[in-house]
This record gives sequence, C-alpha cells and structure tokens, in this order.
Amino acid sequence: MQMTFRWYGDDDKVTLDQIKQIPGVTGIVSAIYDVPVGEVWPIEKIIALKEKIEAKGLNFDTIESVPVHEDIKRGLPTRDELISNYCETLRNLSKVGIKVVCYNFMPVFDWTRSDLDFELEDGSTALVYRQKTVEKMDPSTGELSLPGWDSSYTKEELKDLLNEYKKITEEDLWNNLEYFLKKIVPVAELADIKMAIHPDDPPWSIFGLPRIITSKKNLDRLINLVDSPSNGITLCSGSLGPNPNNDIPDMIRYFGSKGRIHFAHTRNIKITGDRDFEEAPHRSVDGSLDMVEIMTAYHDVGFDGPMRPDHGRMIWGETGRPGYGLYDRALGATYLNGIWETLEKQSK
Ligand code: DNO
Repeated sequence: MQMTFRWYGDDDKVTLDQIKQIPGVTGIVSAIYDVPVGEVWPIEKIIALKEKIEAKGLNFDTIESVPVHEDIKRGLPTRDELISNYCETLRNLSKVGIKVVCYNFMPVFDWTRSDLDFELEDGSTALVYRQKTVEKMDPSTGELSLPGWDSSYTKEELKDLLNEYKKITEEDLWNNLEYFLKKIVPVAELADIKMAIHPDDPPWSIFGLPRIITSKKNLDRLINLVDSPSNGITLCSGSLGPNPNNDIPDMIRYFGSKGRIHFAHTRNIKITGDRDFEEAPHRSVDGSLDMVEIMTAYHDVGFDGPMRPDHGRMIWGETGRPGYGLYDRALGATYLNGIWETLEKQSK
C-alpha cells in the first residue's frame, strides 16, 4: 500500500510542502484542472505537473480523475469523438508514467451532500447528507453549491440536462458505460494503465438521476463488462458505506483477490438514519465502519496500490475546500498507516 494525498494543484490552499511533512505519505493524486471536459490533456501539462510534484520528492502515478463527458454517459452521437479524445489522454498519461486513472460515471452530479459545514459535537465541521433535505433541493434553480458539482453549467443548461436524463434508464446508463469501456479498456491495456471507477456517492439515485455503481452486485457487473485487469475499481469506503447492506471488508476481499482494486479511498462515515449520514473522523469508534477490518482486508489481499484518507473534517479552525483540508486528512493518513504498520508486524 502506498499512502497518498489528493492535491488540487497550485490553487489548493494545502501545499506540497505541507503534504510532504505528513509521516508516511509518499505520493500525490492530482489532475489537470484547466482543460475542458472532453478535450485531450496535452502532454506538456502532464509533464509540468509531474515535475512539480517529483521536485518535492513525492511520487505521482495516480490521476483523480479524467472526467467523462456527459455526452458519453448519455450515449449521444458525439461520444465517439469524445471517447477518442479520452483515449488520447490515456496515451499521453502513459507516456509520463501514470499507472492508475480514476473516473466516475455519475450523471451530472459527482459526490453530493446536503450540508458542507455541519457542526459536530466537538466543534469541528463535517459534510453531511440528509435525504429529506436533498429531496427539497432543486438543482435546476442554480442556488445549490455542492462539492462535486460542475458549476460551469448555467441554470438553463442544467435544467435541460436534467430533463434529458429523464429519458435515460439505469439499463441505458449500463449500455453507455459498456460502450465506453469497450473502447477505452484496450487502449488502457496497451498503455499499462489501470482504470478505476469511483462508486456513486451516495450509493443511490439522487434528483431522479440514474446511478449504477452502488453495490457489490453492480461492481461485479462492471468488472465483467470488459474482463480485463485494466477495468477496475476505486474502492471508496465512504461512498459505498452509507448503504448498510454494503459490506466493505467483504467487497475488498472479493474484488481485491481478483486484482481489480486499483485505488483505495479509506474513510469512515456515521449512519445517523435511513439515508442519512455524517462524515466521521477516521477511527472505527467514531463512525459506522470498522476501519481495522477494512485495513485487514486490504492487507490480506496483498493490496499494493495507492490509498488516500479521502476526506476530512475541518478542525482547529481550518477553512478551505469542503472535505479537503490539511489537518484531519493528515490525522486520517496517520491513523491508517498505524493500522497498516501493526498488520505488517503481525504478519511477519
Ligand atoms: C470526492 C471524490 C470524487 C471522485 C470522483 C472520481 O471526494 O472522491 O469527486 O474524485 O468521483 O471521478
């Protein structure tokens, strides 16, 4: 396992120098943020990013994410050209030594929460999801500001897009995902890149949109759409965890022993009601997931890919990008590294 940290580039308040000082964090996960979705990532930009990260003594071989254009998810005729651009980006990433590419296939909205700064008992703030609040939100009014929301849409565009999706069923989305994978996985294989789909967060439909990467059964369907080691998963415990039927250690053992987990997002959540949850500190006792069991499962399957502590709360007065402050994520990384060190010693 290699402990990594997500860095949003020069705009990130958290600096590479700070990340480098977190014990046991050896790698950076990042992306090119200034190329519009659907266009090819120029190799020069990827090289510049890699050099900046490596100059600090940190590794860089994981991208989160190369976003998938909505036309591909919707199966529009324009998808072929967009997919061919996607393949070109994969080839460019490969030339620069990238090994893992995270992406998602969530229509319109990436990860979604109802509050971005809910105050917990200890005075820290966390991201929370309350189903009733989300049901009252109307994304087409444009008054929403969600962490995973592409704010480049105008109100009208968003309204149209949401309307278009009314025609798309879950099976349509599966077909469009299969079409995409059949084109990109052979390219990823040749480029020695492992594709790692990120689960839908939360793992159920929101705003009436279809969502399919939600459970063990569906992840199994995904890896069999194209049976290749390059067609794998980002196992995100905090995304799959809000559904209590998702047994995360079991999923890690199942997909890990098949060699299909290429990236691990490891954080805790606390289920507070039916389809309600809070982002908890990483320790097992603070949330609903057994983090020792999760790390043991990774250890047992010999997981040697990148892991990151994923999100953190805002603590010690820190402000910044929701979920992506320095302090709580650093504590999370240290806690997870502590469990890992114990497992390593015990297995010797
Ligand atoms: C949230 C992230 C997601 C993830 C994308 C992958 O914190 O894990 O936004 O990067 O879903 O495409």
